[in-house]
Amino acid sequence: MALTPPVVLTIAGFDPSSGAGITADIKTIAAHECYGVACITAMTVQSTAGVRRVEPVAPELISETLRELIADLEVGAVRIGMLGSADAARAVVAFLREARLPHVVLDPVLKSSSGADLVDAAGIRLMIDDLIPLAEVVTPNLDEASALTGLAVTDLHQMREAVARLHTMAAANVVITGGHLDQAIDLLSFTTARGVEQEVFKADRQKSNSTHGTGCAFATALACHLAHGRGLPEAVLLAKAYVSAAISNAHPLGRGIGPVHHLYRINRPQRRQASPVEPEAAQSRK
Ligand code: PXL
Repeated sequence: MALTPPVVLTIAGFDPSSGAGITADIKTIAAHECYGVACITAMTVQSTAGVRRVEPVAPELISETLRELIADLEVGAVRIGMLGSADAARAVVAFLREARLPHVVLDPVLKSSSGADLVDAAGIRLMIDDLIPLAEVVTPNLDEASALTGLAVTDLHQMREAVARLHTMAAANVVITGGHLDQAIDLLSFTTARGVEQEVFKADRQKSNSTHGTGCAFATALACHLAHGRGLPEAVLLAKAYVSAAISNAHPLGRGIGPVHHLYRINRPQRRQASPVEPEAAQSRK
């Protein structure tokens, strides 16, 4: 029988168009052969055309959901995405302090690509003061890195300054995703026994209208690779490759910014394996 898959927990908002948020994350987690469980922090009314409304979920519901899940399942990694409110952020901080789960990936979601606020100012403060120190890795994009550090972050040099600042803010490991730059550059800065090391990942920028949910897909794929036991540099490389392929295999959906294709691997022809119960059939293909 196949091995039991690692359980990956996503704590994020609900995007009914499934490009971002919880339902997108469950697809990403399935694509990485993990088992996805979820805690919704906020409802949104949105489509590919943009976010119309954000409604926070009651913090007690968040706390109870998280406690129920970890009382039952061994969680191998966590992705934290949209929090929606300071109350939700507080509930997640209290939970993480109590549960001490492995491989916590903090995707510090602040705004949607259409510019809507996905967390309030007090929630951002809690993210900085309490969530960053609890995370194994923080994955801001350029705008989020700028908002968290107060620095301009528009090129590789400024990305290096921002990661240095984030380390002083108690971030153990940071990936700044620079997909909006002319050349898509991600900067990983990680703490080793030898001190802080950095790795730059470069790729050609893809021209695509199907980029809704790239941040969620990256952070969640990263959590899955960590849950599978991969080291951080390899996990970043693989998560970046997954997002690139999910963009290039996307279908044009909706009137606005379309979703990436989280499950693009499903359409790939499966490699057929010789079956132990059908030896003749396996023979006859030779
Ligand atoms: O991409 C950030 C994001 C995360 N989570 C939810 C969202 C969005 C952007 O719209 O709706 C639920």
